[in-house]
Amino acid sequence: MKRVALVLAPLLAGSLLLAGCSVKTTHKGVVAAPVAGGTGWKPSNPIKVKEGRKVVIKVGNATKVTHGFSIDAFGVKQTVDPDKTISVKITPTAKGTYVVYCQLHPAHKRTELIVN
Ligand SMILES: [Cu+2]
Repeated sequence: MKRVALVLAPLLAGSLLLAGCSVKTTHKGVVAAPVAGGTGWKPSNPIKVKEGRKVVIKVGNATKVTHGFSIDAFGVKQTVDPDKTISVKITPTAKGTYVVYCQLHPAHKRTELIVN
């Protein structure tokens, strides 16, 4: 029994170290879709992420035209074609509330990215 513990101890220590080193990534998703009064993001509630943590936002498009996906503070300005999904990667380094909008259609309903 004692021998087993001696063998397992270094293994456990190693896996704890690995867990401590891994960078956590937050996964979020939004889709450009018809909403009341036109086109906007679904879900419409703000995208909430943690400061300093990697974020991957999957941006879909359930409409018939290309839409934009912009977050000025993080240099994000992309487009997503109908029925496609793009991945937007950011690591927000400042707390705050940032506007998420379609740069192709300024009238489209905006959403927000909240970093805390
Ligand atoms: Cu649009």
